[in-house]
Amino acid sequence: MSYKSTFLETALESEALKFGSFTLKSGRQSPYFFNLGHFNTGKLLSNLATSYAQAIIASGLQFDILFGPAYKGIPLAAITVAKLAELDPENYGSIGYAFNRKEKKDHGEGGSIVGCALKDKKILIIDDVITAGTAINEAFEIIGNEKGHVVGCIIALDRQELPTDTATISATQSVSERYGIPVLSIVSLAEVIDILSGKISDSDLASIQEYRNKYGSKK
Ligand code: OMP
Repeated sequence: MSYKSTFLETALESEALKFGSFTLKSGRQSPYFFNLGHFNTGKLLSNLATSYAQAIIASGLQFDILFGPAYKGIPLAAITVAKLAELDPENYGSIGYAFNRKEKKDHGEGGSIVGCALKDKKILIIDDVITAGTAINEAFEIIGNEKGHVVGCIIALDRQELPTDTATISATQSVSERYGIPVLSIVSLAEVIDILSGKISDSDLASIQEYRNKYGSKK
């Protein structure tokens, strides 16, 4: 089974992927929601790390540091950098990891970055979900302030949504074009629909399709 199918099966079993009616950060009412917080045991986290690591390895992207924006990106960066080193020590054993504090520390070593220094390094951002792109844009700002160079982003789910009613490309495509970098994902909404057809109810599938027709990128 591909890592995409394994990931989605685990997401259904752990109820990280749910169907119903959910209010998003953007204010949109979505018939599905993906909560990575439900990957909450050692086994689930190890599976999740494998999915992220396989998506990164498949991309062939070269980078020095995996950066997880606080809070949700922090464990993601830690488990994935460790899994990369385990799966392919030769190519990924020396990749660093870092995350930001939400509040700046003014004692000890001070500063807002924990882990590797970002200056002049090639950074891959790891996060959970992109809807309108607000969260990921903040990560670019933090890394820019530290003079790091973002060379890509990896997320678990690309919801492939238009960030505004007048936009013509998805939030992910817009991040990718604006910064000239790839935005990788374990799965996109199109893949969720494809892989889960026949595995979830017809009505849940129809609601997702309807939502996608309304807010989804047409490209
Ligand atoms: P944007 O900042 O609009 O891209 O939304 C992404 C953030 O929304 C994620 O980092 C989550 O905090 C949250 N979110 C999910 O976790 N899962 C979803 O399925 C949808 C959202 C969301 O609110 O859009």
